[in-house]
Amino acid sequence: MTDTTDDWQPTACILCECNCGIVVKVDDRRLARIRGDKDHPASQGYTCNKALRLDHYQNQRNRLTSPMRRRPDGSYEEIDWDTAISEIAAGFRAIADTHGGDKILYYGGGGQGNHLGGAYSGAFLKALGSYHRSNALAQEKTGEHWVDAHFYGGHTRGEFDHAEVSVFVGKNPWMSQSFPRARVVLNEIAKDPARSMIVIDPVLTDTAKMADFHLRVRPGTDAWCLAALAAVLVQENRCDEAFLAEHVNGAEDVRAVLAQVPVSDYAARCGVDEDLLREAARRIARADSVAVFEDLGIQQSVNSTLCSYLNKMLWILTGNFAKPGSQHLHSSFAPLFRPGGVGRTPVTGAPIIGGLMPSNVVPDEILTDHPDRFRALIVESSNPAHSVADSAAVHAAFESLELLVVVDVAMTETARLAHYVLPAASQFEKAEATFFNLEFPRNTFHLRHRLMEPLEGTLPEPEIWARLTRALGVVDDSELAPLRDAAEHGLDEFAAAFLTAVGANPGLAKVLPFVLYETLGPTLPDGLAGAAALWGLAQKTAMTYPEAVRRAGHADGNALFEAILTGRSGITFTVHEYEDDFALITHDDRRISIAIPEMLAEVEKLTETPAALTSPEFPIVLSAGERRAFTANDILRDPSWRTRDAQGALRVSPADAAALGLCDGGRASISTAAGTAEAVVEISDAMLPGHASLPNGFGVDYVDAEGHVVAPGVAPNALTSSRWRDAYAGTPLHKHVPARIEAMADAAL
Ligand SMILES: Nc1nc2c(c(=O)[nH]1)N[C@H]1C(S)=C(S)[C@@H](COP(=O)(O)OP(=O)(O)OC[C@H]3O[C@@H](n4cnc5c(=O)[nH]c(N)nc54)[C@H](O)[C@@H]3O)O[C@H]1N2
Ligand SMILES: Nc1nc2c(c(=O)[nH]1)N[C@H]1C(S)=C(S)[C@@H](COP(=O)(O)OP(=O)(O)OC[C@H]3O[C@@H](n4cnc5c(=O)[nH]c(N)nc54)[C@H](O)[C@@H]3O)O[C@H]1N2
Ligand code: SF4
Ligand SMILES: [Mo]
Repeated sequence: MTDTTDDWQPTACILCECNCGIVVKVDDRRLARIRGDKDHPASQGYTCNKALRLDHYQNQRNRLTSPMRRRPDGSYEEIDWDTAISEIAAGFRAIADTHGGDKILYYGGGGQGNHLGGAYSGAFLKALGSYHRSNALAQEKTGEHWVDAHFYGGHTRGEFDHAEVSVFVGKNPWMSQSFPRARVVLNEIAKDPARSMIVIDPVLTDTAKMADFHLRVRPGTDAWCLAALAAVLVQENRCDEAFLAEHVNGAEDVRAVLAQVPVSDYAARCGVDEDLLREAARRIARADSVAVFEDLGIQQSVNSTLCSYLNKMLWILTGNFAKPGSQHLHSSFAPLFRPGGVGRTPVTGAPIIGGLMPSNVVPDEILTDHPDRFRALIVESSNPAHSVADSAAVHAAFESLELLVVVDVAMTETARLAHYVLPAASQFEKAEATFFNLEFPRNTFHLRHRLMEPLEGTLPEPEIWARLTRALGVVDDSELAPLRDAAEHGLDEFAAAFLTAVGANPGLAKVLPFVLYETLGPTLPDGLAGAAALWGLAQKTAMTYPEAVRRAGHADGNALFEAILTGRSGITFTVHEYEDDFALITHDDRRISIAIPEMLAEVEKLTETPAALTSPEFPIVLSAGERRAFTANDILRDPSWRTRDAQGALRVSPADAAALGLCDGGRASISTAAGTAEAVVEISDAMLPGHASLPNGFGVDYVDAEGHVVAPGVAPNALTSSRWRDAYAGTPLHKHVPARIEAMADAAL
């Protein structure tokens, strides 16, 4: 490994959760050539258009190269690492001593490509007594997780590459991907007359264009559409009775409620032709296999948790579980959520689901005189000042903190509010991996090796967290010495010494990732010290799924860990049999439990629930944050990565454009209860009248080659309000923001 090499080196794309394997030629620290890695077990050579643009991440002008400390006047000064570490550790220690460690909040922990840092932060936080967390999952997946926890206690994924019928609910995989080789799989489905695709989306997306059934719901009316679809299954006796009897609890309660659903009325409410809706339900019922993907179109819209509940009825009532091409529980290498029931946040009493408080309540948990408010915050690999609803509220709250530390590769909107900014090595300069391992029957894990040394001045997060933990002085070096010795003698000896040491010393057990980094880490080759924590996870995985890990070719946890270290293109860590799905249900009886009283009450109430949140003042539904060909969350700040849609156009229907006097390429102002913005207009047949959309990932600032600060497009959360959120999960309604759109006097750009 050098900074320039003729070899194709394996790594992965970091722009979405798929983390497609790629091979890269590095030239003078540039990712000079990039192509798909055929040896990657999940992506098999596939990439989308975005992977080729990765050098805009690696070599961007906003990269941080030194720890920075804010001066009283708001400007920053560079400081050395030792000063930064000791001041930050002392600062958090002081807050923990004065107010309690629980007043320290942690936000982030990993983006689309990097979860190793988050694995180590836990040791530092635990040592301080801090346990409250939030991250982007709490603005999308916590409602689904709450439903999943009731149903079967795990996360499910559809096996789209083999499904006879694929259903996408508020999901546009042609653009947003999210499962392996998405476009290849979508093309295969579309060209096979024996297979069908059902898309529920108000927009005629690229995915919807390929669909056999496009249920073009009015924005925000999915609950009626999904209730009607499930009701057709019940009312036309199309459920899988044998499956329900053998594997499902609560089916009678659910059926009793769905039997009462007025299908034609609900079809009319959601704006979908009743015959089309009934045919779609019948197609699902007839199929040998059905797989379903729900995503932001419902998770970030009205009745979010209820929609998560209802769409799962489509595959559960029809018995599409534990067979090829259906929906599956899957193994996981490290859980993305903490186990446990719903807690409450200290200030606003919002639900804490899977260990995460809603992103939307974070400002209110800080900016208050409540005695239990958060006083300090660590943000790692996330940009909440831009990605969380109501940026103005987030700014005000973060500015009021006694201590804010941001760990990032770039100077971000959030970093600019911090007391200290710590520069991380990029994801191509360190060992990295994600825990987005969500497939069944074969599940994969990819430890990426670094392609080059860290940029001068930066450190990989595992090292940052180790230094911070060391500075707290919670573990004495002598406690680690026996483990260091054992590690020198191989993994078997290390395993034995580890069990003894941790069993005897609760202080070590509290900071396990730190212990692994400090003892096993130094023995790992090729800059892989940061992979040390994976040893513990490999042991746990091998214990949790012994058969499936063995089927994947790994005799035990140590063998699995070795395979991870050497498998440069990623490895398969579990191979399941379809029957295993039942064993993965965490309820004692291994049955799916579908009667959630609150949800059934919501279904009964739907006859009265209003569908629209719009008003005469804000008559248009704005979806703020659509995934497009050239969006990648906030990961790519350099706008020149985009070869199209450089301004992130506001898409509106021809009817709205005519009514509002908008012209294609002209400018419009957008107002919501939270703020205003200006955008370039694109008139598009894909949009329904009354619905407009803005892309995600725009409006991040960047210093261009001339030294000017540019920030093209609209920052979507300038327009969203933190109060618009789901009643159960507190997830935001980013896809359903009531807005007013007006043509601007100077229509030409
Ligand atoms: N290109 C690209 N891909 C990405 C990302 C990216 O930034 N860019 N980000 C990644 C991340 S973090 C995520 S979470 C995923 C998200 O992936 P998706 O959820 O697929 O992305 P979105 O485009 O935000 O929303 C999906 C769809 O919801 C539709 N929608 C809007 N309102 C409604 C409604 O009321 N009902 C229904 N049924 N649908 C509605 C939109 O028209 C859109 O087609 O994408 C990942 N992939
Ligand atoms: N209005 C609106 N808001 C949304 C959405 C929407 O659709 N509409 N979507 C939401 C969703 S689904 C998501 S997932 C979130 C995403 O929002 P965030 O949680 O903010 O995550 P990212 O945009 O992925 O930002 C990742 C940050 O990590 C930094 N980074 C990259 N590599 C590294 C590294 O190796 N180490 C460190 N320490 N940092 C690194 C990047 O510079 C960037 O600042 O946005 C949410 N916000
Ligand atoms: S953006 Fe996602 S789908 Fe596209 S190459 Fe990267 S990881 Fe793969
Ligand atoms: Mo996301």
